[in-house]
Amino acid sequence: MRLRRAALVSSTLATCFVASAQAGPMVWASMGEDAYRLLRRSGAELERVEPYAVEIRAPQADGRIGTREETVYLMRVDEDALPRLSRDIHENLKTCAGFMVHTSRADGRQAVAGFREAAQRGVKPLVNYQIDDEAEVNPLISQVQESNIRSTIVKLSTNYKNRYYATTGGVNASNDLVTTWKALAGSRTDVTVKQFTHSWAQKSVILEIKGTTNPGKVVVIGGHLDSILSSGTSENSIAPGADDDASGVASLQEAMRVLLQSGYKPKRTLQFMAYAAEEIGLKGSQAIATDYKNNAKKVVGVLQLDMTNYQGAASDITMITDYTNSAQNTFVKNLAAHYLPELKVNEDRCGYACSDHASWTNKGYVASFPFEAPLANDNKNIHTSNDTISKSGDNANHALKFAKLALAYAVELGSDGK
Ligand code: IPO
Ligand code: ZN
Repeated sequence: MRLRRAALVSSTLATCFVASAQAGPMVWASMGEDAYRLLRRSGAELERVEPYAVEIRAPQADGRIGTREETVYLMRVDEDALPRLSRDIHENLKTCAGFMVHTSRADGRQAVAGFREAAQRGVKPLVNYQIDDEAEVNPLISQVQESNIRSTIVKLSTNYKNRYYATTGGVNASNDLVTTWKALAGSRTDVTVKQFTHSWAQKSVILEIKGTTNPGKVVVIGGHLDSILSSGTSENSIAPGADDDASGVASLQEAMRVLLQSGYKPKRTLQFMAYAAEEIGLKGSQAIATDYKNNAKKVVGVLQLDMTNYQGAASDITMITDYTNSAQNTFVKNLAAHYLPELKVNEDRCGYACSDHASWTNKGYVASFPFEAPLANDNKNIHTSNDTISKSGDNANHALKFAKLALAYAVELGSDGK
């Protein structure tokens, strides 16, 4: 593995070190420089810190793709310090970066190397991004309904105290979602609904519509099922996660419902995913992306929906430009301009490992992340007991735009192939 070490951040921060009252297990984690500084300041227990230089390819101020270097830190850290870290990141930083949790140092080093390789590989499109399925997309888009999305958000955020990866609520939310998705699949024999079992209690859920002529090529649309409180989550915690990320799951479920009920048959295989355990280091999506890579699955595109129902600014859709694929990002922007011309689309960065798209990017797949707001105007209630649909005016008008975009994405990519 050709990893280049970077310089460690100044050790003067270590003067902020205070003995931590937390005493969780030590886990391997990777994060960007800003997150690492905050973690150091928090006094969390850290061991074996390794800094690495990682290139990021993203549009620069002039709009052209350029490469910039970021430092990524791999370390052992007290697991209990991580939820607080997400809160500190959210409150203190101009990015909303996250972290990845790894099963071993080797696994962590491989993840860091994965981002380097993805950046070096460049931006050659693997597929045809021509927009040429209006005859199918337009009638389907008109069937997407706000009331369905709203009702799914309400159910996910109120039927359980929380959807944390390790609680009864988190497990039940996954099992109930299987029941819901099987009902949507009806008697179609080209549709399967499965749970992806992990090394923790909550399972990811995957609904597949098998491609008719090009089933080996897969298009993935995903969001995360779990919720969390940054103050710490246990069995009885109230963590509704209405925006983060019931809204994303509800948006993709509505796109899925329209496709299934209309009888649409894709040429490529479509997979809809509700990931377990995003909030604790992208663990569910990492497990799935790793499994797909190890089995040489040909995923031609991934769309991530994490937070779709809070309109924090005039813009409707904010395309995240870092740790995503710029050719596919352009395609997604073109889809919005073509099918949803009334929407305002802008761009922002979100930093290292801010959502599940990063797990796919890390394994060399093409991923995009259309987000609900510019990062300065996003929903400040996430990861608290106040992340309810009331903070979005008790409607799903904003998430509706993302469900339509996801539908256009599914059909334009799903309808290609011999
Ligand atoms: C998140 C993602 C991108 C941006 I810009 C702002 C906020 C949310 C993400 N960090 C999270 O908590 N996902 O569960
Ligand atoms: Zn979150």
